[in-house]
Amino acid sequence: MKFSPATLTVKTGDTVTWKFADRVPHAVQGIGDAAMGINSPIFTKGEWSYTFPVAGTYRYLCPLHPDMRGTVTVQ
Ligand SMILES: [Cu+2]
Repeated sequence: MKFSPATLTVKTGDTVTWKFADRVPHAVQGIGDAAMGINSPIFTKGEWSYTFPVAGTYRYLCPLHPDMRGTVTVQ
C-alpha cells in the first residue's frame, strides 16, 4: 500500500514506469494541473509509463488510496 520509491529524480524527457503488483488495485493520478498527464488506468497487475517532457516537481497519488503518494522531480 505504498509507492516505492515514493520520491524519484529523473532528467527531462525520461520515462517513468510504475509497476503494479498487489492484491488490491491501484492507479496513479497527478495532483495539480502540471501533473494532469499522470493518469493511469486502475491495475492490480501491470505497468504504466509516462514521459516527463518538462522540468518540475510532479506529485501524484493513488485515487483509490489517497494516502499513497509520490513525487517525481524532473531536472
Ligand atoms: Cu492504491
